[in-house]
Amino acid sequence: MIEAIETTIVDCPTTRAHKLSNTSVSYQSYVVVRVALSDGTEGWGEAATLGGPRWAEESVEAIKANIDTYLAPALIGAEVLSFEANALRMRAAATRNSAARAAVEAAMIDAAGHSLSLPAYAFLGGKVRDEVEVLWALASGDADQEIDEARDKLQTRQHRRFKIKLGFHTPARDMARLARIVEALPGAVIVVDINQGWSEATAIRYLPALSEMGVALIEQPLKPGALAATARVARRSPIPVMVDEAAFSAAEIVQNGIAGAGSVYSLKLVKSGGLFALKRAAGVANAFGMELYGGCLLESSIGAAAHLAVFATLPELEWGCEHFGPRILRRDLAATGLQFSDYKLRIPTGPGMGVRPDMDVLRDVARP
Ligand code: MUC
Ligand code: MG
Repeated sequence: MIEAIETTIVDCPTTRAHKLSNTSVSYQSYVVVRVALSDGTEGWGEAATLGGPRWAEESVEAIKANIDTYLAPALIGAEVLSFEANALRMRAAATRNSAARAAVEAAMIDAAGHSLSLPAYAFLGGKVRDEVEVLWALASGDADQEIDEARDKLQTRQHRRFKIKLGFHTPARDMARLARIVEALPGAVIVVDINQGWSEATAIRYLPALSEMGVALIEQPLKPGALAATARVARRSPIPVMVDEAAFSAAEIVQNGIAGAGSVYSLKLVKSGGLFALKRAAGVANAFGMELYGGCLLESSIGAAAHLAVFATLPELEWGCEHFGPRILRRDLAATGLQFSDYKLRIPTGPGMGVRPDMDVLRDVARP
């Protein structure tokens, strides 16, 4: 039985500034959720944000308030194993609030896993893979720094796929920066994420150059509402377009699928609102013929492990994942964090999510 649900806002410094078209962060803010069961076990979840309520509408302050005031009271006394009923209780208590609901569900599944000594993926259908390729994002905006950073990742066999953030300089400056990076990293797989920063005209103008450089994937070039325009870009693009911010709910994935606004979908807990819902989102995207990409919002090992529990069970995950978040934090939130080796992330096999928080770090980064 669920006895208590507690939340803490934490602010975690990053190793360098991470720039997107519409924000720049030098620390990552999360809401860490603890669920305590009547058998004495506990579970942990994490809701990630990026630059306050900018990447999505939820801020850590809103997430904490809505969990404390609405989601927790709806769940206290419930059976932890009633996953779908508990998800319905949360939906009834709070509309959207997908990052908040996902973090609470992750903590409940982690607690259930510890209670029954089962890994979280066992509740989600069991794992079909033991590791996932993990990409690194270059997002300082300074090509020299980005080339040095990428070369270090390649030489140490940490990462060989890179996401370059575009859309925060003029397109011409971004393209010149991208060209330098691509030239300096022969053989590396390059993905670009424009985070809604371009117009249809700009996208059309630069598609040939992106193609010539061998860019493998273009993520969210236009604004989420520009469905028809994105579909026109996708139709004339020789490079697959990935849907990220444009599709949170399953219904939005359907709209993008029908419009033909992309052929790859970025899976994120903050968009889907739970682990079971994330698995269903993968099925919906798949049914539209979209390939799958394991997206992130710079989660620590706690939030990344919750994603991996789902990714482990998906029949297809063509593009691997980008859960490099634990490596961009000065101090990860987990005591025994995720295992990275040879360009891959291992699926943790311990009970629950397979990672536990470092209580000293949690205390140090908790917002007073
Ligand atoms: C996004 O839009 O994909 C989180 C890390 C990163 O590099 O991009 C963001 C989110
Ligand atoms: Mg993105």
